[in-house]
Amino acid sequence: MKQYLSIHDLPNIKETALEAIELKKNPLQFQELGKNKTIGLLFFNNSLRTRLSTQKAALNLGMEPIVMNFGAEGWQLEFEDGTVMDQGKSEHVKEAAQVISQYCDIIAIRAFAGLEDKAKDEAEEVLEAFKKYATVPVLNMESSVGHPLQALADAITIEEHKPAKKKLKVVLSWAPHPRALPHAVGNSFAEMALAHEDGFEVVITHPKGYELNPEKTKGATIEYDQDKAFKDADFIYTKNWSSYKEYGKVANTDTDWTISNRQMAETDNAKFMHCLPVRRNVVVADEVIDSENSIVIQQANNRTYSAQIVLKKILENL
Ligand code: AN0
Ligand code: CP
Repeated sequence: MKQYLSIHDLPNIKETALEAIELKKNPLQFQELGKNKTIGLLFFNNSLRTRLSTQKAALNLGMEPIVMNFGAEGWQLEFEDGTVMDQGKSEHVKEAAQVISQYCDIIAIRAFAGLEDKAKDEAEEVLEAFKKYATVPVLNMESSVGHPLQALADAITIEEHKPAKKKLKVVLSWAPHPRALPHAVGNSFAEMALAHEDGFEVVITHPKGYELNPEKTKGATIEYDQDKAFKDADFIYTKNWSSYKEYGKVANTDTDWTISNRQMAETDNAKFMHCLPVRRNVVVADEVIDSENSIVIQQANNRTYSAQIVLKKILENL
């Protein structure tokens, strides 16, 4: 693999998830592959899981991770071409990306949507600039529109916890949140579930006006009645996102949408999933996240194996 910018960079989602499950049994078996190789993790936003699990994955493969928090420690980068740089930005991404490429064999980037300018977010300014100017493979650790390492971890988790059934029903449910959050996790989960080789029944439920980018949800059933959407589901994947239509707005904080035993009772004993971090009793009630059906901790553990299988595929191609 040359890069991992979206879930569609994977040759096959199910096969990759199965390979990751194999790797998990003996995570140190490919230590030679990453020996004397460096991965640079560049963070323009906060993180717990991505930061630690991607480092852990690199260490498992024998690589040396180096981490930089651009928000707090780096020079402010300019991304536009031809600008007169007489304002706050100290360095152009053109130099930065080429320089970092000399120190690192792979560059991983986290750069969230700003949620103010839809066109700018959809152009993936940061990720695309690094892709353009870096001379080494680039890995997406959550960009404006996608979080493919999370989506692969989700596919691994579903593979491990699925009931024996012909066709799984997977529900992506919006839930309230006081702050405006990006669409990346919802987008990538929908893309993964819709492209999965097993052919899931994919239902997305949210209040009217919270439709995700229709290009990401083509093939899914949109159901505005949350209780109805949950009927006979095998997996409930919860996430808040701000409005896509009224870009970045928080128009609804209706706690009826908070996941509780009320909606879970409609399911076929569904597992509860969330990428974390999650606000308890806003997004999900304690009774659900603390229940036996909650697999959020196992899901977070799979972030390591998601990153490790992707890094392994990139290292094999260096
Ligand atoms: C981020 C988001 O919603 O995209 C990261 C999730 C992995 N969440 C928050 O900012 C709370
Ligand atoms: N799920 C996830 O990406 O978590 P972090 O934001 O803590 O990395």
